[in-house]
Amino acid sequence: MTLANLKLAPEVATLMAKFGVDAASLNGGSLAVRSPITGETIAKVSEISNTDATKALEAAHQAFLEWRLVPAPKRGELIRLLGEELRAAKDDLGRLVSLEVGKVTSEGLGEVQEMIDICDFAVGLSRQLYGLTIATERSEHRMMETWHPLGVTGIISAFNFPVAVWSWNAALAIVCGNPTVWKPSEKTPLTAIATQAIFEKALKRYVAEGGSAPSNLSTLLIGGRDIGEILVDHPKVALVSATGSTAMGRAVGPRVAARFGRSILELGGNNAAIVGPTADLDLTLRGVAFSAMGTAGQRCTSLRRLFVHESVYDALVPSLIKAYGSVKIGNPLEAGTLIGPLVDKGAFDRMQSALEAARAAGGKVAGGERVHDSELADAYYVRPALVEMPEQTGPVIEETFAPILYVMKYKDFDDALAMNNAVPQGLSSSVFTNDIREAEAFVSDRGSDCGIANVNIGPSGAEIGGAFGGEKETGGGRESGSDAWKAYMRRATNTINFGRTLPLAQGVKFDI
Ligand code: UN1
Repeated sequence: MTLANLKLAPEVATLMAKFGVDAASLNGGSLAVRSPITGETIAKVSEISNTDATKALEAAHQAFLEWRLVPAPKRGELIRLLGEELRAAKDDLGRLVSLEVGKVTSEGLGEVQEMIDICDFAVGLSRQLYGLTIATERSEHRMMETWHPLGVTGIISAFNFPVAVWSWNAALAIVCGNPTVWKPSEKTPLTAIATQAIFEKALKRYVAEGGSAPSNLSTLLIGGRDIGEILVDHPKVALVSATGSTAMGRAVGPRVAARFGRSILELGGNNAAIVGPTADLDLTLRGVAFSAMGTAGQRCTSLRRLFVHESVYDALVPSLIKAYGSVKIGNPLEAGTLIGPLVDKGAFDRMQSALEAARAAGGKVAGGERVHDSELADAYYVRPALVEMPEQTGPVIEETFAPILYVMKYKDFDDALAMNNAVPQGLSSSVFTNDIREAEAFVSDRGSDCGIANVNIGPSGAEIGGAFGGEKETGGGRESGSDAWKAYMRRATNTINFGRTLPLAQGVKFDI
């Protein structure tokens, strides 16, 4: 079927019904949901009022007072069931991600797989919230560290990973003893509503198994910026985990800090890769193609800057340009499509202004033009753009959330490394090389300054086992694997005296 004849609203309604969402709740609301695939309106959902949002946050705090008392491995059982429900719903939810965001099928499914993976991780974690036993200088004393539930966790997520980001936060927050309140992107409420329905299903099973859980353990707030602000400012939201632009983080971070709340900020990336003289060029070509063009360049981790050693520039860049020219762009639901649409007109306009700025700065642009516009006036498909730049300047040092890859030539590895680090963002990075010195230098103290530094794979497509996040304007937060869970708990240091005397630390005397 051609894109022009595609009508997605009926399929969306069928899918939502499968999740148990009442068809009536998808019509007549104030928030119109648009599919980037065709530009058509696929639903109109209602938004929560400011008063109800505040009430929901207070109810979530009441839920916290109960949920923190449930032993962590039991909390893990709920997340185990959530993982099972997600497995059962994978095809439908993955499809809905594709319909609402425009991701190609395998990436829509991949996003749900990422949710399943973090559930598995969190289940294991629920028996491993370890604290240390610490040597004390005082006799007949013991010192230890204990980890306790923190409080309501607010989650603000972006359109591009509309459900995975919720799950990284929610799976951890819930095993750590915290209810969650989620404000998804205004562009993607349907996948959020479906995810909430899946969670409710898991919760029902958990309760049927005899598990105890408060209501309001997971709350969804559909709404705009004002709802986000209520979440950010509420004193009972102990942690705000916010994913989005650096501009959003600049607004959220200080407001949370002003009330001494905690935040995890997952903001912009301007990720680079260095291609050294010894790189395996076939592998590099594939790695670069996926991370620069995949998801139509709309990942935080998308590759945006490429530094190619002068000795391999002519062997790599023309083949890359060829791949850019031939990659299949179009209906993301169709097998073989690698590039779906940009999310909306705003994204398209920002891409075009970046390309204009690049041309003005001496860039040579291949691709970047709109395609399928004769069939669809309101959907924005573009050929990914590869821009050969004389130097790292102008739009290269900004994040444009679109498939633009700026390519630059270098002579000296240390210069390339310096350029990798010479942008305000610090999310992800990679080096393609078979030279152990370059590889090790890249991941060393003097290497990439990003939260993610890879060797012989692109900067995008991280697994959930590692801590995910970045430095500088990326915000410094870490989510997902490793010990990211610690941000969702409060640490207490406990000193216990089991003797009959009261020795003071540091030899202090205080005899009364
Ligand atoms: C994002 O782009 O917001 O590493 C998250 C990746 C994915 C997550 C990206 N696992 O590309």
